[in-house]
Amino acid sequence: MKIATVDVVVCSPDRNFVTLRVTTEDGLVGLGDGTLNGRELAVASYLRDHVAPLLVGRDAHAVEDTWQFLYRSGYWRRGPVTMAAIAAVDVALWDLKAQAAGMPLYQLLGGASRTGIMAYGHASGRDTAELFDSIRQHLEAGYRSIRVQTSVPGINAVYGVAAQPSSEGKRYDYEPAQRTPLPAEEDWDTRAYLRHLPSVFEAVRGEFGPELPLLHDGHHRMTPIQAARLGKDLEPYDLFWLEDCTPAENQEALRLVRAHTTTPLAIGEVFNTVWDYQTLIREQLIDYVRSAVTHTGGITAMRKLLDFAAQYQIKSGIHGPTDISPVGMAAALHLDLAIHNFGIQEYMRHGALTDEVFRQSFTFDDGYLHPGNEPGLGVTLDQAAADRFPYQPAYLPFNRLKDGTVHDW
Ligand code: CS2
Ligand code: MG
Repeated sequence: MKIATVDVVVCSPDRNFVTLRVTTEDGLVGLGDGTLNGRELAVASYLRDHVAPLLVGRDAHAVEDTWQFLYRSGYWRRGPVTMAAIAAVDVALWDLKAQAAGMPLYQLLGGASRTGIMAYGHASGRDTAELFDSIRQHLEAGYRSIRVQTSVPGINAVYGVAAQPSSEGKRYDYEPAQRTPLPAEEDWDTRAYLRHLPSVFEAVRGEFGPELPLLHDGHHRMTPIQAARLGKDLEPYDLFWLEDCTPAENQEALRLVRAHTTTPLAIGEVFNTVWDYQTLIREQLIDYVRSAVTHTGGITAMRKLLDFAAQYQIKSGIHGPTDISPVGMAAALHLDLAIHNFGIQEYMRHGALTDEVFRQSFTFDDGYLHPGNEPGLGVTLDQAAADRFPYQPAYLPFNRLKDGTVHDW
């Protein structure tokens, strides 16, 4: 199964996506996602200028060998651009292999370990009333687990809150917050946030009862001691997880957080290799691995990372915001279905324009996702539709503290 052509499609239906298309001499087409939010063209160039010429003529079946070749032969290792590019190739080759086998990809990964994939959605609101409405809308739309974000009194930016009043059917559209050529500046105050958040969860538990799994994302905004305090303060509300409480490239910091709280911790959407987790997993400092298949070297690397995590009873919580394309999402779902240590899958629905470009076979029913049973990933790309939506520069927002200091977003 020789690779005949490799091309990169950059398009912007609702938002920017980078898709790698690998075509074999027999005419099979495999797709991989290399979307890196706000840095899309860097991955596109890495793929077009440096990787595509290496792939033509290679055996598309040689997935592991191609991964090792791309990782080691470039000399420069790791990093989000490199690992997103490798992921795009890896997922496209798995797509081809599964199509050639006439099976959905999850069958090649060991077959289904469950009947459905529990998903969580993003509820948000500027105040409690708006938040409750958003939670109710998500429940009506079928979600059975909910991430909760609200505005914080005293902070102008509506952090983590949908740009348009969130309701299912309308797209949660926080990032990129604005399609502008420069990033929007927001304000931040961690003490105000720490004072406010426990009251939000108290209100939500009071309204929706003890059973509903609730999640929260801290987007790396706390110091270890602040994260320890928040974890402790949220214990009465029984969170499914507290996500990205600190910038965890300092893995040892999590020892301090862990020593103080039993709130489960999820980390890793900005990580890109197993090495970012070495201490976190070995010392059991986290409960969920948040990496995206798209940003962590694809199925090949994610499988190894999650198998490593499994030895320590750490589960998956694969990153699935709208900046992961339907191709990356499908790859996540096949892996979710196959692995034993599945935890939960993030699922933000893509907009209607994205669905015009990417035809998908995955389903969402009564809180559970399923990748479908088409051979391969089950996603195709409509080039004519993609051509209607050219790339648009778009950035994530960034934060400054009251005194003007740049803070983590
Ligand atoms: C968020 C993301 O999904 C999440 O948990 O942290 O939406 C994140 O803001 C974006 O993926 C950034 O690209
Ligand atoms: Mg997150």
